[in-house]
Amino acid sequence: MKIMGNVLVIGNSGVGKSTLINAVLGDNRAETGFGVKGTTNKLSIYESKELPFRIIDTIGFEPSWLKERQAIRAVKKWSADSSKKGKEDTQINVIWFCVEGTSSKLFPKSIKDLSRATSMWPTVPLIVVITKSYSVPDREENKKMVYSAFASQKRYGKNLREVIPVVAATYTLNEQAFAAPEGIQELITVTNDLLPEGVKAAQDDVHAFTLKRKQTFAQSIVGTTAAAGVVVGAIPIPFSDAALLGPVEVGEVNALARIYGVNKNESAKELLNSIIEVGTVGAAAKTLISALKAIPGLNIGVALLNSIIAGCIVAALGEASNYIFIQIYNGEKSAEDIDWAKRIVESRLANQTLEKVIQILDKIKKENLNKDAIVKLIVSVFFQKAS
Ligand SMILES: Nc1nc2c(ncn2[C@@H]2O[C@H](COP(=O)(O)OP(=O)(O)OP(=O)(O)O)[C@@H](O)[C@H]2O)c(=O)[nH]1
Ligand SMILES: [Mg+2]
Repeated sequence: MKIMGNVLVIGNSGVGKSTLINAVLGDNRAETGFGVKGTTNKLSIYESKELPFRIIDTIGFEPSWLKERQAIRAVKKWSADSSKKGKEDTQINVIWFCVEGTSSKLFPKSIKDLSRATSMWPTVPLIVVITKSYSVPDREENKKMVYSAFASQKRYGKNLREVIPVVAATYTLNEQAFAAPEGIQELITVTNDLLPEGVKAAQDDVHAFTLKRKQTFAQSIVGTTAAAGVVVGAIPIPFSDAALLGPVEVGEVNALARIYGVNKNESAKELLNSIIEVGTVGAAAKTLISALKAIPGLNIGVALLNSIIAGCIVAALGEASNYIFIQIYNGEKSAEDIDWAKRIVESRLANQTLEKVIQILDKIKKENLNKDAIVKLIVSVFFQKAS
């Protein structure tokens, strides 16, 4: 399927976005019904037979605070919607950030607004359009100003591909002096050339966005199940065979697998069973428990210790599973890589977990933490590097 690109036009109010869009679309301009529910009164989407991209016009960021918020929210809503399946053709592929050539400053605030509105598209190529660029001698100076304003920008420094001064409609100074339209064709050509890169960037950005959301969700599942583990661990019977934790862990691994869609076929089932097996009755878990209990001078009540160990095993298994599922989700591994997955779980539960548990115990001994705080601590320790 050939994707028709989308160009998002943003910038402060009155800089000339709509005028620019009219010039680019020419006579064949048509507002499309294409869009995302709830944004159509804030965003207008245009296309023309001659252009391989749609243009999304936004209301300006300024002057009123309310309008600004609405503009940013509309773009964000549109963007979040683009990450859904079947909405690939609504992804933003190129951004035109409009600044006015007649004003001498590019306020850092405008760049900040730009970055807030387009936070979902951190790698999409960006063109800064200097609108109302009537004064030819000022153009070079204006370009320099834009480049230097973006040079200090961590995020957009990389994305800025071109700075193009334009005059979108004839500007008349007096009977003899006027500025004729200029730069429009260049803008179209440059945008065209950036589209393939923009399509790829948008896909990557959507992937990253989706993954981040999945990770947040995964972390909360691990938190909930670690809490259940802490409760189970406090049951005053020996649980060193970790059998009691089984149901909690099975639930955890399955819930995480569902988040990443690693639960669909036979090989996925086998993978999940292997992860659970290694994580529960596996030698690693037992080794961890006896290693901990053998530490002299731990000076912590057995019930609390059991509780913490249980929470940590659940968190460690959750972190390891999360890592495994992300690799599969990213296509770097497959559900058939069972031995690899087992090794991950084993190593995570053995060496790395012991250190982390000791770190957690230290902290718990120093501060008198309640159950919720303990669970929070456990999850944060286990997820500190998994980002
Ligand atoms: N002559 C001339 N006037 C321009 C040009 N660009 C913008 N203008 C004028 O500047 C004013 C604002 O332009 P718009 O295109 O409405 O600005 P906008 O960015 O869409 O503003 P909002 O929709 O409020 O965010 C209008 O009066 C335009 O006619 C240009 O290239 N030439
Ligand atoms: Mg407008």
